[in-house]
Amino acid sequence: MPEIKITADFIAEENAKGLAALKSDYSALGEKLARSGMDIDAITDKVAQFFVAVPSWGVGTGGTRFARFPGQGEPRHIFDKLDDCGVIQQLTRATPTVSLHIPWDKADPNELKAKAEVLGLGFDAMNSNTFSDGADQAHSYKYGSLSHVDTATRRQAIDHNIECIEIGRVLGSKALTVWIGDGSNFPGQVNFTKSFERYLDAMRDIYKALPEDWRLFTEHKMYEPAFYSTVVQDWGTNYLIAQTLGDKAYCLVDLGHHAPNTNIEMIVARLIQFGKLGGFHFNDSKYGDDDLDAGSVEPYRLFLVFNELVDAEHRGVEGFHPAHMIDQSHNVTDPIESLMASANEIRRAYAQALLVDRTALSAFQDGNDALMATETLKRAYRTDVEPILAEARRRTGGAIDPVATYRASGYRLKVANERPAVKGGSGGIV
Ligand SMILES: [Mn+2]
Repeated sequence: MPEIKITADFIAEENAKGLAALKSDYSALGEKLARSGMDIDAITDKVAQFFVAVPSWGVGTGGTRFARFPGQGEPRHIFDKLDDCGVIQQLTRATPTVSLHIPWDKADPNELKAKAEVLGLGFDAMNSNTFSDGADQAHSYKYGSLSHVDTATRRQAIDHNIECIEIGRVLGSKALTVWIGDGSNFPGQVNFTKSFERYLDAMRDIYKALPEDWRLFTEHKMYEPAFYSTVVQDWGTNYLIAQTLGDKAYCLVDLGHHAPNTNIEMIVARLIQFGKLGGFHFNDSKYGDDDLDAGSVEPYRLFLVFNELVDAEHRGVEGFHPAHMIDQSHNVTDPIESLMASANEIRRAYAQALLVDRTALSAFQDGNDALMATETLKRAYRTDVEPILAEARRRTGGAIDPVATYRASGYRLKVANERPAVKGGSGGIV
């Protein structure tokens, strides 16, 4: 398999075109921040050290339950997917790890590891799949998996999760994320209590198989594929799971898995306070689990989530190291471009949150000065931090403008010549 890479020389040539403007913008922003007693280079260093994992499934064109319209040069298998993830990391320097989904990405783990090393990539949390049936599967998940009424079906789902842990061990992963599609479409279809008991029993078996230095993330979702009830429907149930299973169990917050208008940043604060925030699946939404690009619809909400994270960092909360992952579906864009833009938006929210004057905010809160408290947040949010983001990329070998550099490289056309076009489109979210 030939290595198609965007060379460091090419990135440097492209960067040369925007360097003078960046230097000027960075210097102007540096002066502005200095007036508030902030050191721009210290912020840039922090931003350069902030990373988010790319989902392997995100580099393929997504779809809806109605249709999927394939893109050009789509990855054929996990090795192509890793190539695409390598490009995202090369240009953004924000995504050094990939989160795999089993069985979609099943391959010889040693080959996967070798390929990732060539590309300068590592592996983030492993994801199991008990929400669809594989071709050679003995028991169907049509009526559930870890909460299924049938013992053998539950056992099969448990074993699959344990297999994901085993594969992840070889790859150097340190976490397993479990999301199930279990639930019901009709009132009365399942017994809420019994199904949750069965789920907890199954999760105890998975938890027992975790290596000492691993974490278990459970992900809640209020609806879909089940439309009346889901077994792990909200953060309250998720918290009960993490509390029941033990110290290695944490809650994963997928930003799209809540009812519209839910105060997600407050959920994040609560989980931090009680030591159970495991991490995130970043995306955006307008109506439900729309899987839109992070920061594309409600960038202020993303900032408010990061405000809670930076606040915890600032307070030095013990053992605070949430996992950052993207979980999106790209239906109308080149997935590589969407993932690069999303990584940038996530870093933007982090950078803006770093600019919040926390001493002033705390004083306004204590003085019941609601207007100035909220203005303190807005002031940080309104700051255009793009020069910081671009400089963080440039200093670490990435592109000043990742999307423009990617387009200029012709990468998509090059891989399209190697990867045959996928004809037609079937339904499905992946
Ligand atoms: Mn998710």
